[in-house]
Order: sequence, then C-alpha cells, then structure tokens
Amino acid sequence: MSGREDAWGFETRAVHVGQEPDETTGAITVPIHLATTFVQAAPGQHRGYEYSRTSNPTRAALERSVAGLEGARHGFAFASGMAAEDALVGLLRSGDHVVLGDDAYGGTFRLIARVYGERGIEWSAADLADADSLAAALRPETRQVWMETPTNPMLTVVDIAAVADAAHSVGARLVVDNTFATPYLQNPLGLDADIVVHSSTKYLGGHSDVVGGFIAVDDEGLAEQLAFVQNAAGAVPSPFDCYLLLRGIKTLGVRMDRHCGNAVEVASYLNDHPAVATVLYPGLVDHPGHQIATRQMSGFGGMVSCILAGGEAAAVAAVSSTRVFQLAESLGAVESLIEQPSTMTHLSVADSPLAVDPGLIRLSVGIETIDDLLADLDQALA
Ligand code: P1T
Repeated sequence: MSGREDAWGFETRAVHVGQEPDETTGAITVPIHLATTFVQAAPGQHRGYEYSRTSNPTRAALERSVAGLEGARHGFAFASGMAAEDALVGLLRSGDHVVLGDDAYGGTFRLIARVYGERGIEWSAADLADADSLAAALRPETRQVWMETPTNPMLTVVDIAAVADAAHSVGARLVVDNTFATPYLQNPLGLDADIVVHSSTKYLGGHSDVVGGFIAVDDEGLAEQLAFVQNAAGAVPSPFDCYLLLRGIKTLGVRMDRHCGNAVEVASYLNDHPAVATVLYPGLVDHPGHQIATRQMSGFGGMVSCILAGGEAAAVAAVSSTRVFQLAESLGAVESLIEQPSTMTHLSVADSPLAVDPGLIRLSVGIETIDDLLADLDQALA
C-alpha cells in the first residue's frame, strides 16, 4: 500500500485499495479481464501481464485489496480455501512436522493428515489454547503451526501472539486461518503470525456465490515461493470470481457489524434457552476466551455454536426445523445457515483427535432482521 492508503481506515481501504478507477477507461469498478494472454512488443517485453495463470489484472486487484486489509506486503488468491492451504502445506518436505489445532475445519485436518500424512509429513494435534499442550506437541522438526481463532466449530479463542512465540521458539512458522474473524475483526500478522490464510468463500465474498482462497504474508522469500507455486501448480481463481470477491469486500465492514450484532443477540437468546446445554460464543462474558478475544479482536464475529441438552437427536431435529436459518454447509454470507458439524462440515474428523460432539449445532448468523431469527430459533427449539 502507498503511504496514503496506510493511513486510511478499514472501510476506506475495503472500498478503494486495489479498486482504483481503471487507468484506460476511468471505469469506477475493476473490469473483469477475461483475456488469457497479453501482447508482447518483443519476447519478454510486456506491460506487466503475460499469461493469466501467472497473473491477471482482476486477480492482481483482489490480491492488493485483501493484502491491504490484512496489513500484508503480499497477497495470493487461490481457487478455494483448500487450494490456498494446499499451497502452504506443499512447501513442506518429507519428515517435516506440523502442529494442528485440535479444533479446526475438517478439510484442513483431511489435507494435512490424510493427503500429506501419506507423503511423509508428520503431524500432531494440540489444544492451542493450552500452552502445555502446545509445548508438548512442538518438535525440532516442526515447520508449521496451524491455528484458527475463533475455531471451527467450537469457537475457541486462541492467543495468536502466544502461539507465535511458541512456534518461533522451534523455528516453525505460524499459519493463522482468519476465515471466521476476517481482517475487519482481527489482523494476525500484526500479532506476529507469519502467514494468514482465508477461505474467501465465506465473509470476504459474503453472498454464497463464489469459492475462493487467499494467503497474505510479509516475508519476501516466502512470497517468492508462493508466487512460484501459485503459477506452477495453477490453482488460481477465475477473473469473474475475483470480481465477485472485490464486490463483496467493499461491504465487508458493514456486513460484519450486522453479523456481530445479530450473533450477540442469538448467543444470549440461546444462553437462556432450557433446551441448550452450552453456548459457545466469544462475546459471552463467561466464554473462556472472552478476555483474549476482547484484546485481539475488535468484535466477536457472526458464528455461534451450541450443544443441545437433548444431544444428537435434538441437534438433528433442530437443524431440520428452522425456516429462516437454512440447513447447509458453509458460513459467512448474508443469509443465516445452520448445520450439524459432526455429520456435515466435520465428518472427515470422525475417529480423530478433532472429533466433534454430535449434539453440537453451528449457526452462521446472517444479516436478516433479528426478531425473525429469534422467532425461527424459538419454533425450532420448542
Ligand atoms: O471451502 P474452501 O473455500 O475450500 O475453504 C476451506 C476452509 C478453510 N478454513 C476454514 C476455517 C473453513 O471454514 C473452510 C471451509 N469451511 C466450510 C465449508 C464450513 O462450512 O465450515
């Protein structure tokens, strides 16, 4: 970012960084550059773009935009959150070791344990909110520590700076999946994380109409490696997908304010409901991570989980009977979604250290009218 952009507030950066008027036409929105290739005056003499897998002007705008929001020097857009994660785990060599939080998106576990575990990458799961559990998992060969905060689906809050210290003490890099918090609520690089990864399918896009992933880093050497892998492996998003993300990002701040406000109301409603045994939401003052969340986040997010007193049967009944909350995987868009992680998003962690209680339900609280959301939960839990 330029010095002027550095001084801008979040919402101004979200609307303008990477999204300046088009230099040739003055178009106020970033054009969707569908060209796969770009003309050269002589071999190697081009205007910054050669071939669209390597780089594309619409993707470059998105990369500037999200890097700007994360306060990062470099950003790389990928075709999905998993493609971004694959680019990072793919930097490791056989014999390298990864520590993964014992509560994480099921697909992240599957990639590290099932795909790369088969290729000689070692891994351990640890409770990253517990310093002793993390210390016991770290090894001299640990190269990456992977954390989410708040975690998916238990909404555990993890102290980014503390985990960064521990990871760095063995020479490992800290990767923070910032999907749930978004750069609006939390900037991990400013808390000593080395790498931020996103499923931009979620809040960044915000409208359930685009799958994407993103990596933000400061380190120049790492950025060179990632640019190489992004081009060499080619898991890049289409220009149209980049445009949808740029469009979504402009309203990220206002959407997040509404998600957070609605989620606070939903969490306190569930907290008082007799059918609910435990509510997991970092905004509740008795949530174990509330103090850390207050320090490292500027809001508590739009995700709420809870364990129903009636266990698995009650969870299945509840998620099957909401009418405004739609029963579906994914999260972070304008419409409210509800799901049962043990049989849906986290099916791949069954029989692993990351296994999820079947009585748990996860709510992605949307931006609808709060009274309608509460009335819907009321009839579903009755
Ligand atoms: O779905 P994809 O864009 O490939 O992103 C994967 C991913 C990575 N990290 C986190 C924290 C995620 O939640 C996800 C995807 N999660 C869901 C689809 C879900 O419903 O939890």
